[in-house]
Amino acid sequence: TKPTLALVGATGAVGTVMREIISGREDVYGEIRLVASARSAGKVLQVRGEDVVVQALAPEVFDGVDIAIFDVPDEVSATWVPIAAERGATVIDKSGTFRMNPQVPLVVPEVNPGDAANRPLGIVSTPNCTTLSMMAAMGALHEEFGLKELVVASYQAVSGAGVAGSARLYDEVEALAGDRTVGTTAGDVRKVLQNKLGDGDDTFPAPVAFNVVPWAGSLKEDGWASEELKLRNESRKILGIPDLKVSATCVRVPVITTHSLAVHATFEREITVADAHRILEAAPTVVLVDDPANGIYPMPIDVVGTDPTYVGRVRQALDFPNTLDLFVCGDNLRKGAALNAAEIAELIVATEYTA
Ligand code: 2RA
Repeated sequence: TKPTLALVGATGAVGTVMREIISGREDVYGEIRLVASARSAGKVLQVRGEDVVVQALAPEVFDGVDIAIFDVPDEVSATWVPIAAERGATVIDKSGTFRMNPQVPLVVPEVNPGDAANRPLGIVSTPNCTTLSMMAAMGALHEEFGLKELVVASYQAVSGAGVAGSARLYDEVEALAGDRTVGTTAGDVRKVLQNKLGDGDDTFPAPVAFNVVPWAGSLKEDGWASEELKLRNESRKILGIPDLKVSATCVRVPVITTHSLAVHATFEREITVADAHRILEAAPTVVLVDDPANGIYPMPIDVVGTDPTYVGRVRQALDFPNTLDLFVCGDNLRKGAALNAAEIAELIVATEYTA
């Protein structure tokens, strides 16, 4: 019989994309249960063309579930993932709660698929969307040339902060539209938004429209943002390079969906642009878009809604040996979240369940 799947966090930004992805696949699962907070219980949502009533998160919803995919806040995962695992479900968790736990594999199917089988707690973690946006590409380059150092600047979309993040940017753009003087004086954007939208909103630490905000996540030691540390720790774990040197600056930009990263990557061995092109072209889930003479490079407006990791602007660093500079884009709700979780689930089903 086909495995039973539970989607926990079915109503969120990622949950919505997850239902879409699962609906477009071959029938991998038997029953699919949709689970969310008590507030959303009773809602009717579509999956695989059928109406499914959302159930409230409770221990019993996991009875008989083979695979549970969680996309909920860290503290909700901390409480409920162990309950689901205890009831026998293999859990694929998108939160940050278990990612660095040595007993929990952190999996990107293109890079370290074998790790998914070794899960003593019954939990597999899926990385943060910022890390995921570059992993398929960096994993492929690392395999042949040995990665040593990564310096990364991110350009993160507002939907990384969920439905509320997208809503905030749409509201801000609407409030600012039509005034062709706004954005010309320090503080004028803040003033217009305060007047029109009030000042109760704390989705982002500053306006994102007409702006870039050099901050994503929460404050950690020595001024680092949580997103920057995740990028460092998770890249090391996924690539299996515990001493990989990583330095990141994470920035929020006025893009609805698709994270971009400027990556400065140093390798053990000499690597040319032609080498990188060959490897990236051969990588099944990477698309090379690198023809700047014709204005062809990866951009969120072209990438959003698609599955691959897009790479372009590949250059040999002029002053750094064995180093490439490149630009990467990936849909943060698809490969960055829902798609990677769905792929981990499918990997487990393919290797451990027989129809
Ligand atoms: C963000 N990476 O973009 C986060 C979401 N987990 O806000």
